[in-house]
Amino acid sequence: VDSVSYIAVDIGASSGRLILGEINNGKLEMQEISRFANGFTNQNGTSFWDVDHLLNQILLGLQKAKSMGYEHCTVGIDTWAVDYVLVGSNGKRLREAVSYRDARTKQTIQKMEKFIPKKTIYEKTGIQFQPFNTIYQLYEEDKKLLDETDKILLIPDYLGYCLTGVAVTEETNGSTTQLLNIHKHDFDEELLGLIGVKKSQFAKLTEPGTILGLLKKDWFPEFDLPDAEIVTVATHDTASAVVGTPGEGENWAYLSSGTWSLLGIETDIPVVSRQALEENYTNEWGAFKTIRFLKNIMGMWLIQEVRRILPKNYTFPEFVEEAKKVSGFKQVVNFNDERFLNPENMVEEIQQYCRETNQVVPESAGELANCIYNNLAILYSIALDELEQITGNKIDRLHIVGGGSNNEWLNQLTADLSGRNVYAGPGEATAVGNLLMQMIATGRLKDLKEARALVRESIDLKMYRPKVIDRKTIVLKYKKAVNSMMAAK
Ligand code: ADP
Ligand code: LRH
Repeated sequence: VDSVSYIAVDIGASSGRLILGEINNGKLEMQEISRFANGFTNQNGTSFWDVDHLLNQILLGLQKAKSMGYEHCTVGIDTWAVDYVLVGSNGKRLREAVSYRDARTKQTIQKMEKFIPKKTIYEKTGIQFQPFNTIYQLYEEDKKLLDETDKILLIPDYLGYCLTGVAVTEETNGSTTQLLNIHKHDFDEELLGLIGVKKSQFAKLTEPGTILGLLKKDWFPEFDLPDAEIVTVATHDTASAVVGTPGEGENWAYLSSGTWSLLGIETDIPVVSRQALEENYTNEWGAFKTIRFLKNIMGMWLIQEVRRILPKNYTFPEFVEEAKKVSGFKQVVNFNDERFLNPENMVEEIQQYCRETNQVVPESAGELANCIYNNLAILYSIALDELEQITGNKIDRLHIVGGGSNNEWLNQLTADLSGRNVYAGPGEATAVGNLLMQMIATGRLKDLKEARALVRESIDLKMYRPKVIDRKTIVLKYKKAVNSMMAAK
């Protein structure tokens, strides 16, 4: 039995949780301590996260862990990527953190293209073009606030700083700023210059798997906290999810399925070819100097937003049940279109898209869910084929992890459409990866290989074999339809 407990703080865009992990009889055992909602709200036209709420929830969860008898622990924090907090020279937050879905960066990629070609940015950073990358957010930042800023801290780094007083820029998440030069393994001075930010405004670039500092219990007298050491894990949730994915050998891809669907491979060498740029693949930095070569697909955000808008409050399993009842593949929708990034009303946006493209308009919860899941499964299948083409590596199996891996119907559909074996689980791969990094950092586990073997020992993976269906026709129809829609635009 371990004398120290490991606690993962994993905060996704839709929810956060504290999960305790222990190794017992050669197996990783996990226990949920607490769970809380997350999301951004609109205030005077800007979308903000409530980071004070997140910090409070972390402290409440740690207090609960202590009340359950866990008095000594290490803690790792991961969250979604790209967003940041501006911290003044007095160490205080200068304002709420703006959400990456805020409209302020809608045109910024095009604006910056006047100063530097996209190809150059891509060759330097290897990072995909998303309007919300930190580089574009900082470009649009309030210049006065930026001048007053001592440190720009990404969300998990900020939370770690609040708990310990130690500021770092953890590099898996740091790479999503699109400000790191992948060849020099450091901030790119030219890119920083273009957005008017000084390198000294970022904290020291730090590898995951290092100790950040002790939890300053006396800063939070209103909480009864355990003794805790905060570990810098792979603080980008997707990086942690990939650490927690039990792939073995070569030829496997992962789909980290949560608010976003992140589909890709783990590799050692970045790919910045023309095709990789055209298809918008990214080379995010992973733990142990690996690269996450992956694509962002709009993901469960779509169904989360449909759920928010519909008057009846469906659960996610109910959406799946409703989707099963209607006949599939009625609409071809390019859900990666930016119009789905943050529409006011997702239901109307999907319906409007179908009207504009002369397709059957989905009305019921089942029709909407079916339309979303079918098109996501097609996008996954296309991405797997693209990955093979771009990297030249054969991919014969897909590991689906994250909350979305609980959707068995979609797992089967993904197997059928991609013609590949699908393995589902763990549903909490991000928390698993977070715990594993703490265990490696403190010497409890040797390395990534041993860590993944532990996951395989501990978790029952569900396997889905592809049924023989006419996948080529379905996928081809989708590609043709999307191409003609893009051409008509
Ligand atoms: P994030 O970390 O981005 O907040 P999660 O990994 O927690 O996201 O995944 C949440 C998503 O998982 C939900 O939006 C939902 O679509 C999906 N999900 C979770 N459980 C189920 C389930 N039982 N059936 C279908 N979908 C599910
Ligand atoms: C998933 C995620 C993803 C990023 C997005 C901003 O939660 O971190 O990897 O692209 O959020």
